[in-house]
Amino acid sequence: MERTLIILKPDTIQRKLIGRIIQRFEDKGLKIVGMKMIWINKELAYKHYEAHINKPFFNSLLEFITSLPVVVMVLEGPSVVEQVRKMVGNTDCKKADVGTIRFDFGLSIQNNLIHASESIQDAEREIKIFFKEEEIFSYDPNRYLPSE
Ligand code: FUP
Repeated sequence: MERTLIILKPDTIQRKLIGRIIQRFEDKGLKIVGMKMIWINKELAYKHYEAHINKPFFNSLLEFITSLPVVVMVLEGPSVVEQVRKMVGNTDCKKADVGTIRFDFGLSIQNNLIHASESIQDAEREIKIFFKEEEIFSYDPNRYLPSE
């Protein structure tokens, strides 16, 4: 089953949008198989954004992503990488399609609320950066629950 890495970035935490964004993934039917709050340090930020280290916006991005805690999640589902990228929208919130997370909640390029892996290969690399294998759960959400 395919997996993707989500980061609810510092602006999501600041604007108290964690619940509303997670709700969209649950409503879509995607399965949350890992989730935690962490504070990204410089070392983690360099690893995650290694493709951007030489870009002009990198210093600002580094300051932003390390400024407050974030929520990292692993979502699982068929074609989840592509499906979630569609739900997230264009990097620049002003160019994102109506109905995407970035359009509906954001106005900026840097402060675009959420990261979602771009490809299956990126997802595999990024999940390893943020999660140990034992922090990702295999479970059946429909299992019988014992009652009182
Ligand atoms: P995305 O895949 O849409 O998250 O975007 P990128 O991987 O291209 O960029 C990663 C992050 O760098 C973006 F989420 C925000 C930041 N960025 C800027 O601040 N300015 C830019 O011009 C491009 C990206």
